[in-house]
Amino acid sequence: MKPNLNNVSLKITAGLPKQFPADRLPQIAFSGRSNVGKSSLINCLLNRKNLARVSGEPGKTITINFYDVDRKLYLVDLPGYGYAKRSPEEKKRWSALTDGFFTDNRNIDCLKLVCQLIDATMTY
Ligand SMILES: Nc1nc2c(ncn2[C@@H]2O[C@H](COP(=O)(O)OP(=O)(O)OP(=O)(O)O)[C@@H](O)[C@H]2O)c(=O)[nH]1
Ligand SMILES: [Mg+2]
Repeated sequence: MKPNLNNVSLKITAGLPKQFPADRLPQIAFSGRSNVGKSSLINCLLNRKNLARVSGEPGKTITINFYDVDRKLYLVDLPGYGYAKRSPEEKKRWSALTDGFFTDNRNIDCLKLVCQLIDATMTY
């Protein structure tokens, strides 16, 4: 059944794996370099302007944010990686947090899809 997009909320901003939601709704996660547009895409999908915080400065999303979509599923905004202007210590912490999402997550079987965003205009 189609989710009600008027019933969407930020469930939790998790800084540690133990803060990931305990309930077993299916999850769709968004991954990609800092600034690629993960949070913007989540806003677009949920028809909101600023539910997921967007910034022109890379490294805005520093926690794993779970958006509850009408108690039917979670959209999961992962921290970006790459050129974020943050200290090596902070980058290490984000990396450990993202690793934890995949390796220290009792509900990993609820993760149904990971969308890897790529900026096609970027030069590497
Ligand atoms: N031109 C263009 N800009 C976009 C698009 N999507 C997002 N942006 C812009 O790109 C910047 C970064 O967007 P975010 O959604 O914050 O990116 P993010 O991947 O969540 O970044 P982190 O939280 O740092 O990992 C913002 O200035 C957005 O307005 C797009 O499709 N086209
Ligand atoms: Mg973001």
